[in-house]
Amino acid sequence: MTTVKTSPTTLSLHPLIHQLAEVILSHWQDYLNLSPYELPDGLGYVEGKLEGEKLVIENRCYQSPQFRKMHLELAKVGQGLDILHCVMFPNPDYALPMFGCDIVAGKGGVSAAIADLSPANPELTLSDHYHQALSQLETPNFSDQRELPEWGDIFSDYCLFIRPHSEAEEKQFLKRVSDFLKVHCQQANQSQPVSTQQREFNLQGQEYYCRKQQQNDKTRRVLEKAFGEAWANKYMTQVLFDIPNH
Ligand code: BLA
Repeated sequence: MTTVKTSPTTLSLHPLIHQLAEVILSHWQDYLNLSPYELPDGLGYVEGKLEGEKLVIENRCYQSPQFRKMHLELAKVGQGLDILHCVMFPNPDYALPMFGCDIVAGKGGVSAAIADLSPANPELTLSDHYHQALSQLETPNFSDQRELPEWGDIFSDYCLFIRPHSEAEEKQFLKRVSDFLKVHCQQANQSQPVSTQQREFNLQGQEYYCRKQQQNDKTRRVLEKAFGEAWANKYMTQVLFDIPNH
């Protein structure tokens, strides 16, 4: 069994990012049977220059029987921009949603904190099991809910997209994501492999999710400025949101 070092990074990042990275890694470690996952072409650790500022990306990647790829990325752009990105891609043999999370913190604090359990099937629906479990969680109120972009039809009704305005709201966000992760790991551990037809639907759902995420111009722009267009495209389609082979 792979043991996860839960102290996630040597980078100095916004405290909410550090805390969430620890929460994510400890859930993976506590609930799932992890083994390593190698990212393509030595893309575990990357450095580039964004308008003269250094961009450092640290990746951690695992897999488990229920998840074909669990990816946590921490990135720092100069002294001004810290990013956490995380996606758990289900093994298509299981009818599970995609856990996804993004935190973007600038000089003025966290501008975007996003977390969801997004459907990965052609109907874009969560199962009754998930609805039941998620509807029983505490639902905090956030003062600044942000509007999802046009490509955001992939997200569920439970999607959180906020700008936190206090440490209390940051804590509430952390708790909510931690609740999502616990539900997700528990559901994954209880789920059974599906038929080959259902597997095909799961793959289609995952492909749709990735194609939509690849349209996020805000992510693409940061990567393009530091590494150029071709590299950014390769990174978005092969590392961040790779489409699984059928
Ligand atoms: C927004 N993502 C952003 C923003 C930046 C990045 C700079 C704008 C922040 C803001 O509007 O305040 C940048 N995110 C990155 C970079 C990486 C990254 C460089 O992950 C990686 C190297 N994005 C995801 C995942 C989700 C996601 C998994 O990677 C959701 C589950 C969502 N990010 C997401 C959304 C926005 C965003 C919905 C807002 C986009 C918009 O308003 O147009």
